[in-house]
Amino acid sequence: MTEIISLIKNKDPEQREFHQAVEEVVESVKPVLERNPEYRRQAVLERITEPERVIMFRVPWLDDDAQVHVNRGFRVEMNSAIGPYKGGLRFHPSVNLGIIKFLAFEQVFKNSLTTLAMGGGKGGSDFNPKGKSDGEVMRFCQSFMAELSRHIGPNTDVPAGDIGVGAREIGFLFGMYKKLRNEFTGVLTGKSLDWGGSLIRPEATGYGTVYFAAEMLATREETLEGKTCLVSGSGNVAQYLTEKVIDLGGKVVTLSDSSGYVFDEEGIDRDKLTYVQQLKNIRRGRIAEYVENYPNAVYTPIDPERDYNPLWAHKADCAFPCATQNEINAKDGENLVNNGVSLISEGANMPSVPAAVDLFIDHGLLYAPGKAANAGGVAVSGLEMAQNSMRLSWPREEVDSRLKEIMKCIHNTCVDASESYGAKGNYVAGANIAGFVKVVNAMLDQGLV
Ligand code: NDP
Ligand code: 2IT
Repeated sequence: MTEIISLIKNKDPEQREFHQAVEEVVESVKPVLERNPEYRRQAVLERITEPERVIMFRVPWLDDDAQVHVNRGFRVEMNSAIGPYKGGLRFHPSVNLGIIKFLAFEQVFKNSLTTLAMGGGKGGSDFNPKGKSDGEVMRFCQSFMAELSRHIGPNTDVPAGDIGVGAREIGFLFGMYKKLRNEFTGVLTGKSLDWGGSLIRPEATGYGTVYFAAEMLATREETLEGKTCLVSGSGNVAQYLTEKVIDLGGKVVTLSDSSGYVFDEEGIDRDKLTYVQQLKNIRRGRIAEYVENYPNAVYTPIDPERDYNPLWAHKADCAFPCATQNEINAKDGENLVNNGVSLISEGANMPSVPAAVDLFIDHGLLYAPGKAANAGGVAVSGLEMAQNSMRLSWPREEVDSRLKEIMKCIHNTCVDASESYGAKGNYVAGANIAGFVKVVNAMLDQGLV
């Protein structure tokens, strides 16, 4: 099985994040392949690690001074064995093919766990929306969609948001798709409520990550009530995750962005969260401003000289990384373990480096990998697609209760899969095995495609 790792490394030596994501899955599914020699004969690992299709394209756009800029656009259509490609778009200067491939690969297993019929894909661009005017963002989105529209469709590939892509960008992208194709269809999820969006979609990733945490705590007859929580990020996922933690009686003491983090020992309550939402979603400001309004809180800027993130070194019960991949390094992992954190539920995709993951598992923490814990976002995207097909919309309570049910089901699926392969309590093994088996069986049913 080490051959597959050498193979993908030799093919694409620079795609580090993709190698990391594949290595984790391959390690987890070793016992599955040993039990099912047919999987080896059918070269399932070789097939599942090769995208069905990769689209890379030029995105030219004009800034407000009529200067021409050129960015690179991506869509990786990874696997369609169980449904149309589904997954978000990320606009961030760090985006490259390796990052989009890792995200698309993770998405395949995540979507498989949701119980809904969705294959896996991911896309995006190295465009940096920070500091751009609405007009610049709109022109970029229009140019991006001018090409992407040729490759997507409500039964083919259905993108959504991710880092740097929220309601504003989805609106601009949808408008251009509709203009080019002359059809009003559920080709994107995360749409606004008035034109085909689903209630609870904005909240779903954050809420779902907390519902998953509550399920894990329930196995130890605990709840979130009174628990101190560390949260990173301050975007879509972090905001609604904070709201749900508050709802369930927990206390969130940190939020961050790529410049630094705030520590508010008194806890971020509803009013403070509303302030953060205004700051981040409307004024598009920096989290540093939080302490101007709440002077008892402390802001610590990122120090590139430091080899750990002090956010993860506070005493707490639970940690919810909601920013980006590999934001928890080995030292951060040690700090979390040493400071009493007993639960980690990942809102972000692959936020913990492998050494940190090993540490969490070895110390018996309740540790939920992103592909299980944050699957609520794409699950409600699946519910948005269902509502769009029926041309109706479900009430808030209905979507929320379906989300809760799906998160419970993912939790139990992970527990069962880990137990049946002798890895009880290991949610990484459980998520990878359960996600993998369903997709691979579908691929085999459909012949050599
Ligand atoms: P947003 O763009 O709304 O927010 C991203 C947040 O993370 C911002 O606070 C941002 O800070 C911070 N961040 C981004 N990149 C970095 C970086 N390189 N270093 C430090 N901080 C960083 O994105 P989302 O909240 O939607 O996404 C957050 C995470 O959740 C991502 O990993 C995403 O893949 C994952 N996710 C999102 C889902 C969704 O439905 N939106 C679903 C499932 C997972 P700054 O503003 O300074 O860039
Ligand atoms: O990582 C993810 O699951 C997302 N960014 C959401 C994908 C989606 O299609 O809703």
